[in-house]
Amino acid sequence: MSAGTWVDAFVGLGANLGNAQEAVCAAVAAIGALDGVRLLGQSPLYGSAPVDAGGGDYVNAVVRVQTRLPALTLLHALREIEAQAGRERPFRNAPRTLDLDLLLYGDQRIQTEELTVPHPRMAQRAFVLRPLADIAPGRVPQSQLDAVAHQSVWSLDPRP
Ligand code: PH2
Ligand code: MG
Ligand code: MG
Repeated sequence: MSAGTWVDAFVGLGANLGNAQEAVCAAVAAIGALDGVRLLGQSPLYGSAPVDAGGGDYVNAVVRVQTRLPALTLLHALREIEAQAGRERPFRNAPRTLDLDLLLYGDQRIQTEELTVPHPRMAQRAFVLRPLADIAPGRVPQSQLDAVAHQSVWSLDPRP
């Protein structure tokens, strides 16, 4: 990617430890404040039952950004925001104060030891597809939404 090229990317946010709603909202602001990242959109907040994981219900959301950071640099910046939110990794899919996943980076397919994009499990997860479809309907096939319609996801948006 040449310097100065801006790429559309999507980041999934999740938390189910501590004040999860506050952590997700603070993370949206922290992502938008990163050098080389512009916040373009934010989904509503959703509650969701844990998928392949224990612990309490999650707060989930997705943001759309434009970035001139390479994908791996963006990933490391997201990890830093997780760390600042007190993220610990005692075991796989452990309850967490904040999880930030790089879901999509332009139309690129990336497969390295550290990073796989599109996120390898996003198509099986309503807590990703529902908020992603809210802000980028063209990126979520209806067939994928239908396939996860049985998963428990609810809007936390206070508006009627
Ligand atoms: N994240 C996981 C595993 N399971 N379940 C819900 N509902 N929300 C998540 O963000 C989530 C999960 C691994 O990152
Ligand atoms: Mg995750
Ligand atoms: Mg993660």
